[in-house]
Amino acid sequence: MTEHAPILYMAPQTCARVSLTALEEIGEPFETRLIAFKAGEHRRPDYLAVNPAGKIPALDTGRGIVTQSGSILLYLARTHPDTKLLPLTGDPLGDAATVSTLFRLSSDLHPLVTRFVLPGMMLQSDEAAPQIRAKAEELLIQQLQPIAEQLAQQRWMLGPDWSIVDTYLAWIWFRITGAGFDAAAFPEIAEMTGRANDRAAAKRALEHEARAQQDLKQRGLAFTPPQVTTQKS
Ligand SMILES: N[C@@H](CCC(=O)N[C@@H](CS)C(=O)NCC(=O)O)C(=O)O
Repeated sequence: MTEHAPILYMAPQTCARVSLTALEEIGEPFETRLIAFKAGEHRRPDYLAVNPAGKIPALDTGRGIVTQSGSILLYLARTHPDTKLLPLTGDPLGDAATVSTLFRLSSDLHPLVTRFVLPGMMLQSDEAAPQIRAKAEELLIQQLQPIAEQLAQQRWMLGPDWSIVDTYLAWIWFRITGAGFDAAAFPEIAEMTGRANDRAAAKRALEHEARAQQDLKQRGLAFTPPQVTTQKS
């Protein structure tokens, strides 16, 4: 296979932001391909050939395709150790703990984001959407509590230094607070994710997204999640 600069398949405001930020942190040339969900581009044969799951992000590394945010971030961290995306040392137990935090975000928290922000995606009809959202909110609080407690003791999720898991949490925080999650409930997370978003690479990733969003808008393909309120019993 011909080697080329990495190509990230992405869409603005999605979890692809974390991989996009990782590429910006690395600072080497890369390209992006914008996938318009509203046009169903993620279900088209040419994209399913990249990622049969029909989800973004996917990273065409030039030597093969990597899917799943956790795998993309691990791949980028291992191929660019100097960037310190993750504090991997080669110690199996220490590295397992680092990867565990990454999976906690991608496997435990991320699915709750979808249920909180887009509960209608889980259903044939919108009737149960408020209950799904309320349950997701309860589980989000349960998951975020120990992270907030840890952040009261240390500057970043993995200790004194920033890592890409902080940016992952910043995306989760952006999505849920943007959909009505009470930001005041976890000031430590609000403060840390604010610092993660202030990094130069994070700002470049947001600028990149803004250009992609503008492109979608001009084509009438910008995605706006439906508004659902949480049912309080
Ligand atoms: N476990 C996957 C989840 C990816 C995912 O759900 N991506 C969303 C965007 S945030 C997507 O492509 N959704 C389109 C769909 O599910 O149809 C990962 O971590 O990469």
